Amino acid sequence: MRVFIAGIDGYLGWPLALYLSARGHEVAGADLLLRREWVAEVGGDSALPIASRAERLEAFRGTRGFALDFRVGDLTDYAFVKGFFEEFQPEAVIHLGQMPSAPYSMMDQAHCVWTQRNNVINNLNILWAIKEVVPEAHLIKLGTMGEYGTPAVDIPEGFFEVEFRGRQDRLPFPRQAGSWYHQSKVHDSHNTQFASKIWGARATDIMQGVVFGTRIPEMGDDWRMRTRLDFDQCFGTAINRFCCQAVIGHPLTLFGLGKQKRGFLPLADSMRCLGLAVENAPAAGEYRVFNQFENAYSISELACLVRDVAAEIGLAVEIKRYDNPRTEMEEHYYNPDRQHLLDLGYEPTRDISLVVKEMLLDLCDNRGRIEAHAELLIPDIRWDASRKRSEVIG
Ligand code: USQ
Repeated sequence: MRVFIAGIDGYLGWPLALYLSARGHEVAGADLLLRREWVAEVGGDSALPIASRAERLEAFRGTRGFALDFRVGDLTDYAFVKGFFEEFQPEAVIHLGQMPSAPYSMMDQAHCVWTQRNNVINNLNILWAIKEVVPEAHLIKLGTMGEYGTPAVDIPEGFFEVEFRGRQDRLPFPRQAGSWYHQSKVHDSHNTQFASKIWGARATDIMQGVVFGTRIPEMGDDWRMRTRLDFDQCFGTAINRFCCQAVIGHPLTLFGLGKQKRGFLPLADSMRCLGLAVENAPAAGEYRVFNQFENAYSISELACLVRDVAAEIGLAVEIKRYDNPRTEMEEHYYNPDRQHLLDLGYEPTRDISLVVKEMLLDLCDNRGRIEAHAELLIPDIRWDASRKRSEVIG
């Protein structure tokens, strides 16, 4: 199948290009290389060395024997998106090309507005380019489990049956996002569902949990085929940060009580799930929602997992609680469904401690890169838009 990846240079986009092309799909993609700029803007760097676009393309051609069509371009520029679709004629479009960080979007007015403008406009451009150029194509839109927030009831996959004043309907499940970034994804979900309703677009909206991991098998041994791994307060996600902290002997930074629960999944599971979505398209006009995660865990459970796995390889790790820079519930009910992907054949990774071990070993070889930016491990971006470094509270 011809698959277009928007955001092909990112943490997920690059491995997805490798994964799908190894499965025989013809892949093309676009990226403005902004993730590299955002991480530099907040003073960070990838914990793992990351190849330039040119090095990646050279490595791809060398190991696969054919070229990858990966262009630098702005998804908020409609002429660019439409022109690329006219040439490539995608049958599936996977949209990962957005600003993905909650803290970055909470920094100030400029970062909030930029995030929403970029994310909402580029999703609209992709919807319009599908409508005008390839109306049969299937859009797989990366949303986030964070769109739902943490309600005190079970979380279904997008829709639920409601009875209200004696009448019943199947309605979208409420979205109660926790950051300006997550709000941008809520807007995208509404716009994507609307496009399905009025134009008959086929769409899968992926409510993905927090991804962790350094590798997928399709990367092979060439370092240029590897993906990035961020650990700064904006672009480093919880387990990835904990593993980076563990290898340099920095305490693991639990925010608040540490009892917040989220859905998590290894990088390899994310690839498998996105592959299943691509290979099982919905009908024309169908807008479906997949909750995509391996399992739900509390943050402190995961910190303990990282500590215990680190101990197996001789690393002594402490866990500390820091005052929470975010406004979020720190203890709550959390029970989201994830049946749709299981029905399509998703087999979640059985033992995530093996993934954590692999990460720790990869990171041990790159300690110096983390130590050089260790000050970025303590957050100072607060949800109330003030700036103050978090302090240890327990
Ligand atoms: N947390 C800590 N310590 C840390 C980092 C995070 O306790 O050092 C806590 C946070 O307070 C939060 C939880 O861990 O309760 C998750 O935080 P995160 O930074 O790992 O993830 P989040 O900000 O939710 O965003 C990430 C990705 C985003 C994606 C989202 C999926 O950056 O692109 O949409 O995960 S989800 O969380 O399901 O919304």
